[in-house]
Amino acid sequence: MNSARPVKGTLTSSHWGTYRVHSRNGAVTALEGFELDPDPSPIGQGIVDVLEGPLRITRPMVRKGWLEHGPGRADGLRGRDEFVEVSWPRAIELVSGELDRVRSQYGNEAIYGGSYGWSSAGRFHHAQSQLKRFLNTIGGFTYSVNTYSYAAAEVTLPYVLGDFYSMVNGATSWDVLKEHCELFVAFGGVPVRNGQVTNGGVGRHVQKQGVLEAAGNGLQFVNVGPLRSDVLEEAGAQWYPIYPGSDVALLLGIAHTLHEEGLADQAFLARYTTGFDRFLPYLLGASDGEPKSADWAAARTGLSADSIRELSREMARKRTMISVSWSLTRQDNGEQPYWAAIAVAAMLGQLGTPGGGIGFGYSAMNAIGANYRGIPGASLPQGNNPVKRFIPVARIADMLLKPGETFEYNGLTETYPEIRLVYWAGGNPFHHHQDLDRLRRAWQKPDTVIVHEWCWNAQAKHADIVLPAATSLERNDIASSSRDPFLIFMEKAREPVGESLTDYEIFGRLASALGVQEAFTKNRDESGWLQALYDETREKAKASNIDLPAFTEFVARGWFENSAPEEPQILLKRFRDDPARYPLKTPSGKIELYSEQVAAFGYEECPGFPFWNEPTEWAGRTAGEYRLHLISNQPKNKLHSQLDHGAHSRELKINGREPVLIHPQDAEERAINDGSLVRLFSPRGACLCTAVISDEVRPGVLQLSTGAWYDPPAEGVADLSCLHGNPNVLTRDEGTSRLAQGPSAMSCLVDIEVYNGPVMPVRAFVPPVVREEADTSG
Ligand SMILES: Nc1nc2c(c(=O)[nH]1)N[C@H]1C(S)=C(S)[C@@H](COP(=O)(O)OP(=O)(O)OC[C@H]3O[C@@H](n4cnc5c(=O)[nH]c(N)nc54)[C@H](O)[C@@H]3O)O[C@H]1N2
Ligand SMILES: Nc1nc2c(c(=O)[nH]1)N[C@H]1C(S)=C(S)[C@@H](COP(=O)(O)OP(=O)(O)OC[C@H]3O[C@@H](n4cnc5c(=O)[nH]c(N)nc54)[C@H](O)[C@@H]3O)O[C@H]1N2
Ligand SMILES: [Mo]
Repeated sequence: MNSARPVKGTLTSSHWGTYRVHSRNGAVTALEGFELDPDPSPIGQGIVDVLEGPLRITRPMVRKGWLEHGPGRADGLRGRDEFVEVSWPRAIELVSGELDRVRSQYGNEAIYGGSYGWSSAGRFHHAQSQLKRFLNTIGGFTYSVNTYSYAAAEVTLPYVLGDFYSMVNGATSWDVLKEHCELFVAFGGVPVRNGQVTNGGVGRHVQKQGVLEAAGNGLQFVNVGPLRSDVLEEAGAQWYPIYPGSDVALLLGIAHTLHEEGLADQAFLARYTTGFDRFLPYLLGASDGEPKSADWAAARTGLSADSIRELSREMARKRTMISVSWSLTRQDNGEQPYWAAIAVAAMLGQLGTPGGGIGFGYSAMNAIGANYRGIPGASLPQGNNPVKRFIPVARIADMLLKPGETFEYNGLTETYPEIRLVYWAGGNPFHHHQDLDRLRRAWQKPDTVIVHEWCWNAQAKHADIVLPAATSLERNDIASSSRDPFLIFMEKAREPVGESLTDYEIFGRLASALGVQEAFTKNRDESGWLQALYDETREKAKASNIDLPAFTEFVARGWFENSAPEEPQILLKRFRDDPARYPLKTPSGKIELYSEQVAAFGYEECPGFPFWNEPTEWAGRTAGEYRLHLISNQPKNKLHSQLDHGAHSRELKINGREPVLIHPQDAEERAINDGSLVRLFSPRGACLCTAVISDEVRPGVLQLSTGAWYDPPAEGVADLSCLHGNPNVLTRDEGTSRLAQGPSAMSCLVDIEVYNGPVMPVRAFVPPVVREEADTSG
């Protein structure tokens, strides 16, 4: 650490890192990486030029049609209409009145408050928690379960390994891998670009160093997946460019080879697992006549049978870590890849050894593969939700479109409620959801959509009432994450722009209007809450032998770092060392390669053991109009849709549109040149992009990052859904399976052509038409 350099600037934290904020005359001029961070992310810079400016929402806004006609179906106007600026008292009156109308006429179940999304870092001003606390004080809301990140694994892993989160966060750390691992087989790679981020905040970025040091020490990486760049070039990975969506076939092919060649560790299987005997007949084809051999796998993965056998033998010979990327869960039957990978890892018998076994999503975030002790931070208490209705998070469009219909989920049969009011703070469904044109249609159905946002993104444009939120640079907060050893005091760097207020102040005003002010605020202001949350954190920390300084001392210094663990982190070590004393939380206490519980649900696509279903859409079956598999992965220069309008994200656009990577062969076949304006299309929709010809993607695959702000053209343009390059106009809005009902964005067939239609400019970064209230009376 460079201790000679004087440290200037207030501290702030974000999901993409900790920074020193430099300001002049009350305006933020630059963010500089935290002095303790060896590899700060450039993403932070993206906020500097957009804190102020035309895309900042500075006053409460009401959609013109809603203001004139009151609540009701929007019939296509939500997302197209003009807005009217109103005063705060007027906005509070409208929102509180509408909440009251809906809850008294239809009950609180008619309010959807799932409000999925990453919000911003900071334990107190966490928009989603604020919203849930507020809605709970006024009687509750229909909620959502699981995430877009890895819903399929959240539901499946408890059956197989007894828990999900401890398995993900407990990944064997890079320091151990560097010393002990010989072969690192990465399904979906080790995307260091994603390691820029951890939910809740990052103190020190370690992923790049982790990968490079391990490679430097002789660790051989194998990158299994459609994108060569999913492993850092310097790591010299071997590339197995399989068809996306075929990992289960490859894993079964490996399992079959291990069994056939006597390479499976029978002693491990007997001592630590149950159900191998129920899986084996399927693997060998006794139950369905199809042995899942290397040849069988070759026909489905695009790899040669010999290379599959060779890889299997090498995995058995060497100390091998299998990493399965989170993206593998975001596909059709995304429940299966993790289960299949666990089965292979169990057959290799290395689970719980230093450097061997399995890890879930190395470098999906900075935390995965780091060795740290998180601080058990306090979070804003959300209260109790008396409403018991929920949806799996990615079933939102289904819910809006199909009230009263039933759906299956994890052994349950539930009913979609009829939603009258949608309330969102801290998430962007017009970023995260699949089949955005369908979402847009569904979005017209409720009577009212209320959104807190700070910038005019698609989410704000599709609301009836937009309340302008202050950003994390405009308030005080404490950042901490169970996935990071740092506690950061996020010091307010400037006053909120325009009339924007913190989410807390907004809900405080609404709570007053609805007569629940005291219950919501506990008569605390921001500093009262920060003090209380810190005190609680300090208490909890003490119980884990972490000695936090007093609040004033913490604020003055700005940060606290927990000491590094004394022990290296090795996933499942305790279980391996003493399975009787440390059983897994499964019914058998062992790894369940067959789950009676899952089998009992009777889902044929998910029979209770690792199972291959041919995906509905994948490059292995491309007959017809759509012959390319679209990978819509995470963007390297931002987090999801956040800061897409900032200079750092816009730098990577070409001619103002999102680049799509296409293999030279596929480009040639379609007369596409580097830099061509192209149209991507699927049965769901179509978008414009700029083509980049690259052999980083395997033939048959296109790569288009998520995050470009959804930009539907004006009405009447039939062959385009987005002018800017948002892949979610192309993706399928289908659950992974009845078990988890997770999103399945990665299973998506599309095609691409040179676009010769009329060139329409990108309007994603143009705010909607906004009028002053007086204008509308005439
Ligand atoms: N095709 C495809 N789609 C995907 C994925 C994929 O791989 N492929 N990945 C999925 C995954 S893993 C995820 S997690 C989701 C992410 O989806 P989201 O988490 O919904 O995406 P974000 O852009 O992070 O949305 C956060 C929103 O909160 C707003 N915000 C930030 N701070 C504040 C605040 O203090 N107050 C308020 N009121 N608002 C604030 C931001 O402006 C932004 O609009 O996307 C999913 N979608
Ligand atoms: N910079 C940045 N970092 C982020 C985020 C961000 O938006 N920006 N988002 C964060 C969030 S919310 C999450 S959940 C994580 C997500 O972390 P991941 O799920 O790991 O992220 P992705 O980039 O979607 O996918 C990683 C790679 O998986 C490969 N892949 C996709 N489908 C398949 C398949 O079927 N088989 C194989 N073998 N490979 C496949 C793709 O080539 C892709 O590049 O990232 C986090 N980190
Ligand atoms: Mo995610």
